[in-house]
Formats: sequence, structure tokens, C-alpha cells
Amino acid sequence: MEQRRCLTWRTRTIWIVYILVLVWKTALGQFRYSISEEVTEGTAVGNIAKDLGLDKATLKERGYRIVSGSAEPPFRVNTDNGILYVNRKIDREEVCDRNKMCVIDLKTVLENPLEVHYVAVEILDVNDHAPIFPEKENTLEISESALPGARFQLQAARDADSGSLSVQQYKLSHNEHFRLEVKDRGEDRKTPSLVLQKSLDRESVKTHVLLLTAFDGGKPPRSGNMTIIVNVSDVNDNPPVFSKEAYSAHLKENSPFGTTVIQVNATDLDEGLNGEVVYSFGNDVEARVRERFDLNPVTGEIIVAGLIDFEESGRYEIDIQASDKGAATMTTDKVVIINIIDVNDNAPEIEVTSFSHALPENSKPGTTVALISVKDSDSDLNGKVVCYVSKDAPFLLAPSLQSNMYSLVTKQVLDREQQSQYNVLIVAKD
Ligand SMILES: [Ca+2]
Ligand SMILES: [Ca+2]
Ligand SMILES: [Ca+2]
Ligand SMILES: [Ca+2]
Repeated sequence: MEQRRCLTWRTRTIWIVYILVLVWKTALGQFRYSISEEVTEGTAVGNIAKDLGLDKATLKERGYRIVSGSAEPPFRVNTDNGILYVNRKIDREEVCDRNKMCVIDLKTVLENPLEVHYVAVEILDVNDHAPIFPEKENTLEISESALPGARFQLQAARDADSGSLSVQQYKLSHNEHFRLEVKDRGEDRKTPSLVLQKSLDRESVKTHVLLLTAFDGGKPPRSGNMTIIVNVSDVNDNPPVFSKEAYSAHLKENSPFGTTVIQVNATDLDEGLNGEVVYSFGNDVEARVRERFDLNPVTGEIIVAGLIDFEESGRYEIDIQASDKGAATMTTDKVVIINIIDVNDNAPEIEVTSFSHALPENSKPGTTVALISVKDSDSDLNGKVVCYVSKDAPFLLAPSLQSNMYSLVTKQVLDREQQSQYNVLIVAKD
């Protein structure tokens, strides 16, 4: 009883294994062919008759066909010669996942009696795609204050082919400011980045144009390009610079209000507000200067705004500043020298110290009758004074040791009976 049950169990197991082997054999079919993608229609894939172990006549007699759901199957069998042919061009990238082995399974049947044979056709990749970037051009804005070592990730190129036929390396056109760094993230994902290796200066080069090239591993390799435009954005790193080392001007005293004395000019290499210049007086400029001069903040013109009197001040040294409008303002100082030119706006003044009593008529020639002093507030020639008296008068002016001092002396003996009084006119001229 025990023995019979054991026998039944063993028999059942043997049958199950036998059936499984049959199913496995049938299911896995047993031919495997391989062809390259993109081969022309009509390319032979394999000899079915031979691989089934049948001669052509038997194959044709029994009937052999591919059981396919698709309207336009990629393969066909010629039952006259038992060969499997390509029926249409096959694009590996269209029928398969990029990074998986590409196999097309065909279910075929041989009739009389009915047998199912699976045929696996592996589609081999060819390098029919070049790497391609998502965009032809990529624009980056990088501040000129970016430090060397700063990293800027770029878009990666894609290549529809698989494995070594997809993107393998990147190259960057030569540029002293940037180098390329490529991170390998596995599964054919390589990400390129720009790394700043030398500081940028917007004032020297505003735009850098780089060319990034991706290569696949084909023989020969195929490649794709992307233009990288780096726009260097400004920071306020330049102070205004005056166009002259020194500024000086001459101004006539009493010049009318609004007269332009001098125009200063400063430029700033930066961009926008960072490069816009305004002018102002320095903080230490005294009130008496501010009362006499205005400085136009936009044009840099110094304009007369008060009475300019040489006798009060012959020279002004004015501190001015040029500042940009950057957030962190940069300022440059300069001294403007204004020399005032004297004009003859003061008449000489005469002071007479004369005898308070009458002069005796017997006074000797050369007797001093009055002391004359002249002064003139102007300078140089405008302040030099000459004095004289009328030639007809019996008096003359004798210069004294002190400058601008004269003595009025008698020229001859006077006669009271002829003239008892003289009015002497003294003229002082600058
Ligand atoms: Ca490729
Ligand atoms: Ca391909
Ligand atoms: Ca600036
Ligand atoms: Ca700048």
C-alpha cells in the first residue's frame, strides 16, 4: 500500500518534470539570431529550415509562418528557401529601451503537426545618433566678483545610442577663465560644469563665448556642440577717475554770477549706477567758498555764485569729490585752484596833512607845506600810484623815503602882494 503510493508520487513527479521541460523547450524556442539595426529591407537574418533540421521542401510542405500581431512585421520567412529576412528597416532606438539589450521575440509555428518555435532576434546598436544638447546656446550671468573655484552646472548632452555609443566625454574650447569638470553619475549620465579658474573683470571683457563639445564613443566618434555665452555682470569695483591730474583756472574779480569758472570731468568704468558720476564739494569746504561758488553735480561746472573780490582773497583751493551711485559708493577727491585776477576797481586815495597856518612869503624854496600820502587797494600796477601837481603852481611834489608818501614843497619865493592864496590840485593816478 505504502509502496504503491510512493510509486504514484514518483511517476507524477517524473511527468511534471517532463512537461516542464517540454514547455521550457517550446517556450524558449531555440534560435537566436542577431542583426544590426538600420540594415536594409531584405537582409537575411538566419536559415530557419536548417536550424529546424528540415530541408526546404519539408518546411514548405508542412507550412511555417510567423504568428505576429503587428500589421507590418519586421521579419518575414521565405518558405521557398527557408530563410528569415528583414521586412523593414529597424531602428533600435525606436523599438527598445536605450540601455537594455534589444531583442525581438517572434512566435513561429510549424504545422502538421503543430509545433511552436520561438525565434529571438537581437538588434545590435550602431552609432547612428550624435550627441545633442537640449539647446544650441546657453547664456550664463556670472558676477565679476565670483571667486575662482565657483562652479556652474551646464546642460548635459543626450545620445539616443546605448553604452559606449552614447556620450563619453566633453571638451571645452580654450579659455583662460574657465575649465571643464565632468561628473559621472552612472548609467551614461555625465554632467558637465564650468569651473571658474581665473577671476573675471567686466571692464576688460564683458562677454565670453565658449564652445562645449560632447563626443560619443563610436569609431569614429560623433559629436554635438553647444555655445556657452557668459555675460559678466557688474559690481562697483572702479572709483570715478578725473580726466586731469590738476585743475586750475583764472577768474577775474567781480565776474558776474553764473560765470563758468572751470568744468571738471570724471569717468567711471562701471556700468549703470555703478558708473554714474556726481560732483560735490568736499566736506571741509568752508562756508565762504560755498557762498561764492556753486558746483553743478551733473556737469561738474564750477559757477560764480557770489561776489568775487580779489582784495578779499586772491586764490581759492576748493576740494571737490566725484562719487558714483553704486550701492557701496566709491569716491575720488581733487583740489581745484582758482586764481583771482585783480581788476582796477579801486581809485587811489589821497590823504593830506597840511600846515594849519599861513606860510610866510619869505619862505625859502623847498619849504614843506603839506605831507601827502596815497594808497590804492589794487595790486601790482593797478595799485601803483603816481602823483603830480599842476606845472603852473609854484609847488612841486617831492617823493619821500617811504613809498607812496610825498612832500608838497615850494618851488620859488612867493609874493603875498601878487597872490595871497593858492589852491593846489594834487592828482594821484594808478
Ligand atoms: Ca551615438
Ligand atoms: Ca543606434
Ligand atoms: Ca564705480
Ligand atoms: Ca565693475
